[in-house]
Amino acid sequence: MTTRNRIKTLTQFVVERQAEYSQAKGALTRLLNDIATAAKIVNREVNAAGLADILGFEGSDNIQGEAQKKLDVFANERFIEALKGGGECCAIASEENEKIISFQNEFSDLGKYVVAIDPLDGSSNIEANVSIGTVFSIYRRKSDVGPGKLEDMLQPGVNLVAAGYVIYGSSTMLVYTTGRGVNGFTLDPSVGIFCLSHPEMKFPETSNIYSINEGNYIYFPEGVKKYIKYCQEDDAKTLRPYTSRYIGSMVADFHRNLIKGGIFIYPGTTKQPKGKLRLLYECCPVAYIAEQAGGKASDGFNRIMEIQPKTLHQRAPLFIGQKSMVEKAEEFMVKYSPEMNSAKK
Ligand code: AHM
Ligand code: MG
Repeated sequence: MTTRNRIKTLTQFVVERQAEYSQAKGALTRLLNDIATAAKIVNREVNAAGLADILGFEGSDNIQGEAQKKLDVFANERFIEALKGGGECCAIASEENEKIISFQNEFSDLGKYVVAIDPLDGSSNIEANVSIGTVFSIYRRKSDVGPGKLEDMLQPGVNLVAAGYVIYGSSTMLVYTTGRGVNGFTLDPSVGIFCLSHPEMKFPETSNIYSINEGNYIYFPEGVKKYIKYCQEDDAKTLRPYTSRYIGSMVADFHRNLIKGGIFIYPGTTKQPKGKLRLLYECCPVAYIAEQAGGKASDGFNRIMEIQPKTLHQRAPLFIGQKSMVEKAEEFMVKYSPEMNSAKK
């Protein structure tokens, strides 16, 4: 008879982890649960996206007579609803909203966390049936009472309490860390439960994937151009030439590299010196996960986790993935593009 591992659900796992802290009152457990619940609803909608045309979505009314929303707007509303209703957070920053959404929860005066989120990242990929994701950062508030404030949100990654992402792919997974390793949970769609499938995730030592939008090559800094050429050289010892893979959904590109081993780069360019990705809810959460998985995340020079955000939607260049690959890319940046180092300006 074969022995099968007992299924561990996300809820069980989080509760067990939190119980190890004697001071923990279960607030973070509930908050992560709220996020998982919203993710399941978004997942249902993402899976039905291909039916939009035949069921008459987009601009028309649905069966209930409500106007159909674009998926990213829908996702944003679901996460805000879940977080507001859950009672454990007092402010939300979202890619979809210019300002923070802050509130005093009617059920509790606690709400000791704030959440920064990109509800549906890579949304340009939806219509092509390509993987998309949700990325989130959780911080402890700095102010004492009342609705959360901007200063509660503008914290560097080193202050993160938890971070994670959901990938809506060939299967749907939730991957998160609270600073004690990275664990991945796959959604069993038949019962709607996230089950632990990828315990203690780590970048593989041997890695050979590089992910970057090479269409922007002429706008890249010299350091990135030279690094790309390095990736393409023939050197069996270092597994080069590397394989190029770029989905255009950061969550999916990062997740693949975490599983298979690789580096993802979205650099600053001559057109966008700070790159495209947002520090608070795109770069920081994946940086925390990367570090917890034995990898590294930088802006080419400085640790992403130590950058102090000054504004809500601030952008940062991102070099992230297997540690030695990121360090090699940084070497090229330091040597050929020192002018891009924002810390020296
Ligand atoms: P979005 O938040 O508007 O979806 O943009 C972020 C996405 C990332 O998921 C992805 O890595 C990047 O944009 C792709 O950008 P590009 O098309 O410039 O390569
Ligand atoms: Mg995004």
